[in-house]
Amino acid sequence: MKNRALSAALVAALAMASALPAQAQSVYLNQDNIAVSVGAGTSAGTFNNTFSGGATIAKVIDAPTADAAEFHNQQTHIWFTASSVGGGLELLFDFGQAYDIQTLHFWNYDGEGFDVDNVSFKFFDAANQQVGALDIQPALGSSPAIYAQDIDLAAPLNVRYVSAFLTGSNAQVDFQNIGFTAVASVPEPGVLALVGLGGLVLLPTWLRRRRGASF
Ligand SMILES: [Ca+2]
Ligand SMILES: [Ca+2]
Repeated sequence: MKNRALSAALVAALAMASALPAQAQSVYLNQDNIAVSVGAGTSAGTFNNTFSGGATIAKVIDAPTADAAEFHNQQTHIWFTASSVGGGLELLFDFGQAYDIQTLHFWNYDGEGFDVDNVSFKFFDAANQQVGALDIQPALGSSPAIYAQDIDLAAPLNVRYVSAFLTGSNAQVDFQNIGFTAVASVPEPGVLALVGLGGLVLLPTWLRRRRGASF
């Protein structure tokens, strides 16, 4: 009985270990697994025809893949004009869980007069504490089919929320889509050690109970 109980305990410990995150895989984040909204930090201005035809801000994250083509029309592009130069559009992303971001995919407009010239990112962890900030200057989009520029995003780890403030040198921003490639964050080694330790601490108690039940 003792050996059987010990085997059962080992199986339980192995099952616990296998329940921990394995080698994380890169995932593409879009409307299927993240959410986006317009932030209160958006400057005074006008959205022009951005929301015509019932379109919502979700078209920022609706590209199905990182290498999908987008075409510049009212159903797909976002166009915001701030009241003064320096003003811009704030977007708030909620990833639903913590990720380690690897790549930003940015579908910019193809003309200098309207494209996005700067994006100021702020990164927040699951507790909504800011863990980093970064500015990027996306390139002009391709034409007529607009493909994403892939930018290595040196973002901090364990990011759940991202804010992006988009500006253009002439107060206008016009773009098609934003996507991220990321891997789900794994718990810190310290947390893993505690989980393992917890298992070892509980094991003798469990074995005692098993023995008590057998006799
Ligand atoms: Ca520009
Ligand atoms: Ca889109």
